[in-house]
Amino acid sequence: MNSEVASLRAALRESPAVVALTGAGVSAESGIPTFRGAGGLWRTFRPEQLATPEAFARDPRLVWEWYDWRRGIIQRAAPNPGHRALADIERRKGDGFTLVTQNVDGLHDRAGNRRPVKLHGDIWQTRCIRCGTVTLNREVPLVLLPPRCPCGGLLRPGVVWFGESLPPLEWQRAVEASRQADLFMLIGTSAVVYPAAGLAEMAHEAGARIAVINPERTPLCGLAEWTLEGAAGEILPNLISP
Ligand code: BV8
Ligand code: ZN
Repeated sequence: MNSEVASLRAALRESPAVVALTGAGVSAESGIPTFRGAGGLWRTFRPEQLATPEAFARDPRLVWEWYDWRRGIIQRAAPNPGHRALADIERRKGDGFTLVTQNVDGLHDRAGNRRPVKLHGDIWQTRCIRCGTVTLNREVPLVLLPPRCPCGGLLRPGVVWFGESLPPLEWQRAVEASRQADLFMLIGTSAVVYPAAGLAEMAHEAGARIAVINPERTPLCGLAEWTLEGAAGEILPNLISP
């Protein structure tokens, strides 16, 4: 693996335009369970059950119990060496680096990344389903489940559920960066959720070199020039040239 790490480290240093797409795996070493891997969140719940507008309409309290539980875990979590390495890469490459994340935990912000592209929203935001007001809410645990807006409307988590479209401006930023990328790294994602995973295919079609960092194989490994099998928190710090 060392020569592969050295080769990817050189490509990362030399590529003018780099995109990293992260998933739940980069937060695993911070103690936040992933969705689909071993011990994943979905073990006890299925996506269709909870991360959908229908589930929320049917049982807003159950959906909020799940998000309240996750918010508690996230609040106690800290960025790990993988998050910090991605912030370091951004400091070194500036506009030549775009961090795109599927994660809603905010750990990239806390590690120092300045403008992560958040494709699936932010678990610390709420949105009123009646008046649309978006509020930052860091209450852990939530006193009232489900929480209510001053207008009396139900608040929902400020995240993107299955069947919902992604925030247009964030999606546009991600597409533009992916189409111009010389190097596209898939880090800690099972690459099964679209349209996020499609960014790697878009980048590849536009000529980008692909790297995958994941202890497990993913459906997009076939596109990869580098497949580093291991934990992001261990591999990413080695990609930074001294
Ligand atoms: C859309 C909410 C259309 C926030 C999430 C049937 C019905 C409805 C929709 C669909 C359907 N079939 C397909 C679809 C499309 C659907 C989809 O892709 N479904 C999949 C499951 C087949 N997509 C959508 O619905 C999207 N919207 O298509 O809209 C549309 C278009 C136009 C107009 C209107 C509508 C919306 C997708 C967003 C869904 N929301 N979450 C939240 O609660 O968090 S998705 C959920 O999965 C999370 O956001 C998560 O980020 C995302 C992806 O998962 P990963 O991040 O990859 O995490 P996972 O656990 O899967 O994998 C972790 C990986 O890490 C593993 O590979 C593991 O090996 C690795 N790992 C573990 N430890 C480490 C590690 N790696 C590195 N280091 C370690 N230490
Ligand atoms: Zn309201």
